[in-house]
Amino acid sequence: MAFDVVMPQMGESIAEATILKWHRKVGEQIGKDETLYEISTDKVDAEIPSPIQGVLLEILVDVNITVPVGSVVARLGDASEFGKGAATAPAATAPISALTSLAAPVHPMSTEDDDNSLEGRLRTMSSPLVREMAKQHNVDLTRVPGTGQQGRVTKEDMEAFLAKGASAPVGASQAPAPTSGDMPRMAPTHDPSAPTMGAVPGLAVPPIAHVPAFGAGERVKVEPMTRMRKLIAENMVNSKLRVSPHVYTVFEIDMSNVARLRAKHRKAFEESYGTKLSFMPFIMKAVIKGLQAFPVVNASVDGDNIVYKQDINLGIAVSLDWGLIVPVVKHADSLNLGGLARSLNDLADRARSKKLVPDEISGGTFTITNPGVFGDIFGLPIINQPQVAIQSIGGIVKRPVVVTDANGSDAIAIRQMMYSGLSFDHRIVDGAVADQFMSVIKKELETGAFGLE
Ligand code: CO6
Repeated sequence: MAFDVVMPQMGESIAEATILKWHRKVGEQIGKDETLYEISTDKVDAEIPSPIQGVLLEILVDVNITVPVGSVVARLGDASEFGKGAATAPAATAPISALTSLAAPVHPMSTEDDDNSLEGRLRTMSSPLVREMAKQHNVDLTRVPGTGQQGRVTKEDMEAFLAKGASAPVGASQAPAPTSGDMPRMAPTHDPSAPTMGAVPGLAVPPIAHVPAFGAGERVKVEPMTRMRKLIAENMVNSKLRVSPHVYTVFEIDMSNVARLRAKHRKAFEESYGTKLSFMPFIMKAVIKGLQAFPVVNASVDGDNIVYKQDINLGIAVSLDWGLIVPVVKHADSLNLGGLARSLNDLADRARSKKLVPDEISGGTFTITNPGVFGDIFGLPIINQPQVAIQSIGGIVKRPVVVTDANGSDAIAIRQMMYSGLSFDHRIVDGAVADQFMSVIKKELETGAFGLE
């Protein structure tokens, strides 16, 4: 019996995925749980293990092709069945090649497709993923040229449309089409008639001049962006230019207390928890204290509402050889130093071995990024939407600083110093709150015992 390999459901909001690589050729053996193929979704790249031991009888979906969750992508079976597979394939799962429409469902058209209402037409023109993208970017789908089957708008169509900065308010299809130089218009996310959304109401954004990437005769090498690169680029432009008015503050923090605690307890900690103790769990603990003291920094904006998140889910930026990803330590406020270290190290390890699932990179309420590992002084990062603040950790280095003793006498001492930057969204976080939030973190790092002594 041939075994159908099905595109897995990687998370509630994931409707489709793209095959990046097959790890076996047709006819080759594979063991259970060995990586069979790699996929990319809008949230995460992942390696998919083989569900059984056997021979790869057929590959039904080529590399770079996007199919809905639940599609049969390959067949596995015994070596004796090799060569018989294609005959058993039902029409609904015929091989999908690069010529097939990327976003069109593989299954036959449903009765929904006969619906002639606007919503019905939009449904037939696009996959759930494309509609979600349209919703997020306030794009009126009727204005996006569709190159898919029967004029469906594919994800690539949508990406190309967004890359041109060509979003438009939903329901504004009568408005003149934006020219290539137009900046996206500010528009509501949920209620088209509401005056505000994630974006700044009434703010006039100057158009971005299009500058050619290279001139005639210039020596260049052009390579297409990876899917992850495109997503990062899109998210950064969206956050900084369309949604959040960024403001920055930088604090100088003496990390000598943390460095001492770490050196003193490191060995026992690692024996007890079975994981390394870096600076990050201390920083996470201090950040949690700051977020508890100033809940607005752990909030999001939804139209005219401020949504205070009741859980503290810390996103931690993890650098990858092929980009950057932000896995989330969920319910971080319920974890002690050991729990934070374990969770962080596990997520970072699995991010680097492509073993994260989309749910592990969603739901963050605040993000910490530590470019200090690369030796920077401090950075001013871009807010990870829909959050309203992100903190950067600069390099921790020994510096001469003025210290004052209990008698008021000054001296110059060598201390482990760090600059930490906070980028915050001035729609709901004012400078005074941001600085008080950072003061809580500074105090905790400089004087806290972190449950270690
Ligand atoms: N200063 C000095 N030394 C550090 C620092 C800082 N800030 N952070 C870590 N380290 C040390 C750490 O103590 C380890 O050394 P040992 O003491 O010898 O063990 C070593 O560097 C390696 O740390 P590791 O990466 O293993 O663990 P850590 O828990 O500190 O960090 C991580 C985990 C996932 C956050 C980190 O590995 C990482 O990926 N950081 C980069 C994140 C990133 O790329 N962010 C985007 C950068 S761009 O934000 C940006 C604002 C702009 C500039």
